[in-house]
Amino acid sequence: MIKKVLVANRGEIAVRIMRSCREMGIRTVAVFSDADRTSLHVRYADEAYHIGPSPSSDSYLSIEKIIRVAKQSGADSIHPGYGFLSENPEFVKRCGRAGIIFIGPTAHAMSIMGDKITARDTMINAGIPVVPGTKEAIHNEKTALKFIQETGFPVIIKAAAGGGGKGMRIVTERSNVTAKLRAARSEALNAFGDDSVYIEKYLEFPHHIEFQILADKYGNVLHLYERECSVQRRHQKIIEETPSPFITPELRERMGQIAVNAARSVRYEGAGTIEFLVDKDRNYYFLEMNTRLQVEHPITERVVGIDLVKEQIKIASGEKLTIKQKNIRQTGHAVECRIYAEDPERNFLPSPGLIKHITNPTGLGIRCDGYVYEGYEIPIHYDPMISKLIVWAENRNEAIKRMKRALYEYKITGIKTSITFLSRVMDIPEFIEGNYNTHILDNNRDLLKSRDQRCDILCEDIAIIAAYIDYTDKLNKLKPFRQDRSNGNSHWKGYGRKRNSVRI
Ligand code: MV4
Repeated sequence: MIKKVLVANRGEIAVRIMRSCREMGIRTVAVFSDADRTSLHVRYADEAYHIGPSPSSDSYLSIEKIIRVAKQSGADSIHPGYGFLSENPEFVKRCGRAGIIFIGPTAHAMSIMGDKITARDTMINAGIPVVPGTKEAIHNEKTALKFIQETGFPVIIKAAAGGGGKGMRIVTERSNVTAKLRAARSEALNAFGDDSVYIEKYLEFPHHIEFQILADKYGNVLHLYERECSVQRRHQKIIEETPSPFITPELRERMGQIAVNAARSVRYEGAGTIEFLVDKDRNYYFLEMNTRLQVEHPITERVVGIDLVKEQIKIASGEKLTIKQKNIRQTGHAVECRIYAEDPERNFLPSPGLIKHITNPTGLGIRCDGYVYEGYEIPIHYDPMISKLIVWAENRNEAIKRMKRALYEYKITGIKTSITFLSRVMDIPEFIEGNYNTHILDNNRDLLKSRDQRCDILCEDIAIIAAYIDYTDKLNKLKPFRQDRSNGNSHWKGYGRKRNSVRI
């Protein structure tokens, strides 16, 4: 039985995990860096321990420090959240050796999925469709050209250690093969310390669709349906929804079963995600598996009514899954918008700084998972995502309208955020129609520009000026009349033209 969880993370996800712990009567331990002394996860936890300087390499990525705090605090388990150490098999092993339960999959499953070439190979052997590609790492240009000759252009070069776009290069013609191969290799080496790359056929108009999985230690594997994650910017998802408007009921069942088989083939334990690319003809291909809780997990929670963090903890404690696949149903529609401290007007440059004012949206169907508060200073050292706005409604149309309402209510001053940009995405006709793929943001660049933002700013400014006039006016009314020593009249009288003096 798990009684005390150390959360090896920060920000919204650390708070999110602790919320489920609190409901389960489990004690929580926070760890924090210099920059996070005043962070909300530190305040929320039952105990908090300083683990070093602000850079994550010296704090949230330090296996030694985190295990030391776990032992010192008497935590019996560690939840890694997402990012940081969440997909590091070495960390899983070290927890095991220290007698601490890692809330997540085994190091074995994590290692297989961490190497994209091994993952693809494992899936092929399990009968899961993967994107046509090379079975092994490309060692020379010859093997690359041989594959290209069979498939034709375009192709995409990917890093074996990759994921998330680093070390990826699209190649459309013969003359570019050498240079792109070299570029992908050097970028991969730089980012992952491993220059292995492989090649896939490039799918031109894909949907990015992922299936949520839950698996216990006894071979029971469930899928909790899909999330449509095609609204991305530079490999960063910004909006996710479920159910996917692109997926038919038959395809949903088929892909769900495939996702279960994929998890089974690595004897997966815990919560995980199977990512697929789905082309315009609805052919689907395994892309990769994420062996962690994902940022966008709340839309699934809302639509299927299951708390994924609680399930993770129960699975890690050795409990059997009690939920049956036939009882899992999608009810209504959920959409998530990720709110970033970034300036859409300055090419999404991070905008750290002091939160002067924040009003979170509330009301029917709204969930807001964040961690910033008034007076909080967003550190420069970490991811600029400050909150996730999740809405639910009976159907997709209502959910989009509710999201627009919630974005309207969302007010943050002191820093720049992506809130107005997200509102504009909600107005893209393809989005409203539910007819979009991963190119939606590129295809609507003009619509997303600040064309009408000038008006937004003006309207907002006028409202602020009006409020300020009203405010100073009221304050003046409260002030006792100040005697002007020179003539006994209000100082207003001293100005050039004749005016009525104001006496209160
Ligand atoms: C692809 C692809 C098309 N064909 N693979 C993989 C990681 C994810 N972040 C993007 N990935 C893609 N893999 C094949 N075989 C398209 C994407 C992709 C993408 C690629 C380049 C530029 C923007 C993109 C946005 C979404 C998906």
